[in-house]
Amino acid sequence: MQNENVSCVTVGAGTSACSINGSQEVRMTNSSTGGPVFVYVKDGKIVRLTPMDFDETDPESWKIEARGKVFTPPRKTTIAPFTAGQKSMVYSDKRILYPMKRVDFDPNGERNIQNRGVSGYERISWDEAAEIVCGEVNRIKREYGPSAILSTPSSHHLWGNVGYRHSTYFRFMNMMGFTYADHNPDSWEGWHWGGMHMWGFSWRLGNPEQYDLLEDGLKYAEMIVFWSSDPEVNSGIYAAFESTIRRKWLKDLGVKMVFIDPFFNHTANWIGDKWFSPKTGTDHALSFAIAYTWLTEGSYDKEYVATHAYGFEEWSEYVLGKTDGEPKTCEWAEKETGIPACDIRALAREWGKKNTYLAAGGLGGWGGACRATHGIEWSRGMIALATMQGMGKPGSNMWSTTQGAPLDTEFYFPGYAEGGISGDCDNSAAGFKFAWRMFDGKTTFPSPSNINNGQGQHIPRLKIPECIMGKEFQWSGKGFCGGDIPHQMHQYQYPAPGYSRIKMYWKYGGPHIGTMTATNRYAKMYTDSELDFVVSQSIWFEGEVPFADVILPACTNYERWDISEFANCSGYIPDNYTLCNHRVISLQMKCIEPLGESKSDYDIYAFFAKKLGFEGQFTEGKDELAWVEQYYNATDCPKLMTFADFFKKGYLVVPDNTTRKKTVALRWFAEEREKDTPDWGPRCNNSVGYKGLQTQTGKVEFIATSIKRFEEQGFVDEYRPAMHTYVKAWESHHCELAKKYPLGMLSPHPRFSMHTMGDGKDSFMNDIKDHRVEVDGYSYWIIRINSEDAAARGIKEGDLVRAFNDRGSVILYAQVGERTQPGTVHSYESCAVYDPLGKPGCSADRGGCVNILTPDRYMSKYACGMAPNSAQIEVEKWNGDIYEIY
Ligand SMILES: Nc1nc2c(c(=O)[nH]1)N[C@H]1C(S)=C(S)[C@@H](COP(=O)(O)OP(=O)(O)OC[C@H]3O[C@@H](n4cnc5c(=O)[nH]c(N)nc54)[C@H](O)[C@@H]3O)O[C@H]1N2
Ligand SMILES: Nc1nc2c(c(=O)[nH]1)N[C@H]1C(S)=C(S)[C@@H](COP(=O)(O)OP(=O)(O)OC[C@H]3O[C@@H](n4cnc5c(=O)[nH]c(N)nc54)[C@H](O)[C@@H]3O)O[C@H]1N2
Ligand SMILES: [Mo]
Repeated sequence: MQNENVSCVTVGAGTSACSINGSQEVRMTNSSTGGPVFVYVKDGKIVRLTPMDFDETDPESWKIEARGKVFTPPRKTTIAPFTAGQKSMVYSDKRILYPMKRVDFDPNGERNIQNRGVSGYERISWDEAAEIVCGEVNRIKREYGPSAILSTPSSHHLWGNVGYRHSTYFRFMNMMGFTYADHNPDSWEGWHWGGMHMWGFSWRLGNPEQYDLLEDGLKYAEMIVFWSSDPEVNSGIYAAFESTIRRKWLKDLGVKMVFIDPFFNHTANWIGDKWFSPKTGTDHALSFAIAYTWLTEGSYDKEYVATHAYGFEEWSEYVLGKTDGEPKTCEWAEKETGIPACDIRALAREWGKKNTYLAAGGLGGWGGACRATHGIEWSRGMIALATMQGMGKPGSNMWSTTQGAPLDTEFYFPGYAEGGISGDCDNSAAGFKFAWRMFDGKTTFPSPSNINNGQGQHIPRLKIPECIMGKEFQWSGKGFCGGDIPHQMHQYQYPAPGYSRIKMYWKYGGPHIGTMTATNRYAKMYTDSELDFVVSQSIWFEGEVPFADVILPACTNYERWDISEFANCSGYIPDNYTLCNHRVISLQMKCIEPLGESKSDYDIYAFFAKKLGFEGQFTEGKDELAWVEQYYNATDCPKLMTFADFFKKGYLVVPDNTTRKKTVALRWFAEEREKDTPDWGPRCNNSVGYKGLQTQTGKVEFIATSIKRFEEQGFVDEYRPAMHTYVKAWESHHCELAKKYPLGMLSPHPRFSMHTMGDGKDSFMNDIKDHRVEVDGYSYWIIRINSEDAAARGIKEGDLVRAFNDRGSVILYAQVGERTQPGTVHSYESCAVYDPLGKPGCSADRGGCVNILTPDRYMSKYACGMAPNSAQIEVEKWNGDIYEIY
């Protein structure tokens, strides 16, 4: 849509917006996890959302010249499917419109804890809600101390840097005092626990930098190997379809596209030239066989390896079978992976000859394979292959086509992970830069160190059920920590010495049954008699929300003020706005009034802060819009536009910086120069200074010095040896469990929703036949099964089936076909609907939470990550039973 007929007017209380053809419809701006949007509002209702198209006043876009062509991006933004469907989410019939109380919960009498998840709700007023919640907070603090209050938000959040979980949420929680459930590094797992020990990048949790790789790729790429990578679905993260045009350019240039994925994924479907489908849990056998072929045929970069790798010779002996008697040949890998040896050899040979980019995962890093039982060795295998081909040289790098656009990295606008109004330098990246720009010295940062709270105790999110159910335990490792490489090796215990057990849970959102592991645990924990009180602060009635005693209705970002940049999260993915084709900063306007009696999370917290006695400290007398203005002025934006102009226009496009020096990722490493990219990381804490990687030797460590030292201290870990080794996955076709449960289930991220956000709630996504399918009026989640496996079980397309193992049962809709091979089934994770047919946590779920079937075992003994992409299951036609197990 063009803008000619749009004129800007002022509506309501200072709200700036543009009206269309003089009608009552106004065009406002907002943003989402899948792109910034124009929001058309009429009579106080959202009429539609569209991507943003730029006008002649917006700055020119960048140009790249390569192979005799000029490439420049379209002058508009793209949006993800879940953004296109957001209107249906705002007006969903599952919106929580009023504070609610469980009917049989009485804080001064019978609590009926055993009925959580079963009993219904009654409407209460905000004052009644405050009386109950503040009464419990104060009682629990008095009896046990603040550490008895557990809270955690989720990985994702409706967009906006002020109202975000790193911002408003931590500001409040740090002031109240609580025990935080640390997130495992869910997106990174194998890279965090394995990759980081091989090449550092701790400030990226083990993922590589991606600067200026688009230009390098357009100039030099001959082949791209997408390994556990489906960028048409995952968009790196938050970047909608911004990189689609780049893959089109590359395809048109004749670049060969190879896919390694047990699932015939959507990007492969569009541009794939060749698809390899390994059995689940065996990718690292394939990477070892490729390395074996290169070693025996001499088709790797020997000089590079000699100067850039540590432990390579000893590792080569292992690959060749000289130390363990098992040469990692293509024939050996065929037995492990099911891929014919001749195909593996052909891939290795072509890769050895051509300029090849390894798209390991969808971001340049990540990939479902890193969230599997072989995730640690898969990630290390990817780094090994990239190293053997001289990564950093022109035409050779680890790059997923998603990041690396030539945007202005000198212009400062923080991502959501930089803390917003929390100033929390422990739980966000506020300490990097933003806190110092945001706060003027008159304010005390509300960071944990200067507030009396329970931050000294934190527990792992993956063990919330065990903590709530009162178990004492110890664990090793911390996710989302990247101070240095050994940072992740810390040892912990629950309860932490001197701290309290959990008595109350203040949940923010409710997705865990659809997203964590062996998730019947998350349903069962709510009926534990030790858990005195549960409050859920949520937008929708979904997932685990119906287990709460009190529900507080939050509103969406279309009902409050905020500010943000397209895709920019920052923190552990510095400068990730290079996923996009333009840097777009949006004012997120309050487009409509909060529905019902819902409030923004900020207003909910301000209300409770008042009742708990710290309103002044929490709000500093500001509302959200005042914080947005302060935020704006702490960035580089005022150099381009005053806040008043920004307020009128609603968005800002950062101009192309034509004087910026191009600094290709890892080129400095390949050329043994000092690091010159704008990457954040500690550049020099090894023996070779700015010229080396962060590892102790400054090189890619095929034998990790950090793990070796840990081993010497007594922490010997079968599934994370110091040397990158072929360790058989603990849940795969090899293991005992596979005799009983022969199908390996993949559960990658859903194509049409952003995790649980967008699923269920009678949303637009529910109408997409590849997301859910309706049978007899009920919308079922889908499992994809090979036709041979289906025939052997008497299953036909459209049958309702029971997927099960010892962890539970899930009722699903069967899609039969050839997108997986026999032995592998596929079902997306992150279902938002939990609908147990009998007792919660003990019976089959009809909503589709396949994470019920995933293992809760940690990736390895000392690495407390999740491996949900590995789950051995069985599938049979559903006979209508509820399958209750206790
Ligand atoms: N099987 C399997 N499981 C996986 C993975 C996998 O590959 N396979 N991947 C893992 C990964 S990488 C991730 S990131 C996790 C994601 O797992 P989660 O973080 O558990 O899932 P989300 O859907 O992001 O949860 C967001 C929640 O926050 C709520 N919320 C959003 N915005 C707001 C707001 O403004 N206010 C309030 N009050 N609430 C809000 C939403 O309603 C929702 O309940 O899943 C992991 N689980
Ligand atoms: N539409 C949409 N986009 C998203 C998200 C979403 O929920 N929905 N989530 C965002 C988040 S939080 C993250 S972390 C990123 C994640 O981005 P990625 O980690 O790259 O995405 P995944 O979907 O987990 O996996 C990508 C591909 O890996 C394949 N795969 C899974 N296991 C294996 C394996 O063992 N071996 C091989 N070779 N392939 C495997 C899957 O079939 C899938 O096609 O995506 C982001 N983008
Ligand atoms: Mo993630």
